[in-house]
Amino acid sequence: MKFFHLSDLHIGKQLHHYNLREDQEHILAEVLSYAASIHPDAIVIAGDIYDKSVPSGEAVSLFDEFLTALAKIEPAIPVLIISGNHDSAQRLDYASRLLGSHQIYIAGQVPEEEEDGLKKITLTDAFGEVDFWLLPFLKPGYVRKIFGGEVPESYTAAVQGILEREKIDFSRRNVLVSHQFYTGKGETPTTCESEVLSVGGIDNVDISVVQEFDYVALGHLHGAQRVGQEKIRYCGTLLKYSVSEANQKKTLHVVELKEKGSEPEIQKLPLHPLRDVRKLRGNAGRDP
Ligand SMILES: [Mn+2]
Repeated sequence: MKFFHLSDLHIGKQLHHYNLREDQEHILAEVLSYAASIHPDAIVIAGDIYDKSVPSGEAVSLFDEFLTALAKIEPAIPVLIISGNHDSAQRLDYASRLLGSHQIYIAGQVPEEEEDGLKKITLTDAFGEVDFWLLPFLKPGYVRKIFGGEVPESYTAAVQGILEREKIDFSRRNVLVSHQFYTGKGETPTTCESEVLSVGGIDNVDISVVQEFDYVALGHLHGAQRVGQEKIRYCGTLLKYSVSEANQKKTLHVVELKEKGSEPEIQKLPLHPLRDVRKLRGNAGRDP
């Protein structure tokens, strides 16, 4: 099972008042050309599709063009999408049942009612089936009803509770797609200025609750990195979205899962942005 792991597209984002539409169009075209040549079994987008909960018409058109171009690749490549903290869960879910019949699977809203469950997409390869679990961005308050009307005491408890009720069969291969701030094993993830995170670490989810998955495809942090284990990973953004990322190398992550129990292989393909972000130092406002 070979799939692209993307996150944090932030379509519609501006950088220091520069419109990044052309840059985003260019980098999505590069993803499309990789998709056409590699033909992965799936494309996973782990949240923050848009930069704003009410995206501009231009931003919606750009994502629409991307999905339309992807759908022209034959045979069809399933696309698995969750919402991030920047997305409106309801807006992202628009027409999601219709799109599901075209193998575009969107999970915007986290389960809120007793009878709701996570969206699970099962794909097959030479080694058998892989279950992809789509966990949209959540805050403990969103899932209160499932917890008997009480807000779970932490983000970790909320994610743990939502996953436990799915009774996941871990003798099978399972991939979790999630958009939260994961920490664990004494590792503090590296953050950048383009992320909107709450400070103080109260929103963190401990990786102990996701360790049984064969791969955890994360979104939220904009720098690519593992969290505690190789298989629990943020892929980072496709473009540099702040000056603090000037020295990062953005890549396209291609994950390959083989038989149950084997470590996933992660390949990082080079990306070629239209323009680069560089940090320049100067003595602004001072005469030489
Ligand atoms: Mn983000």
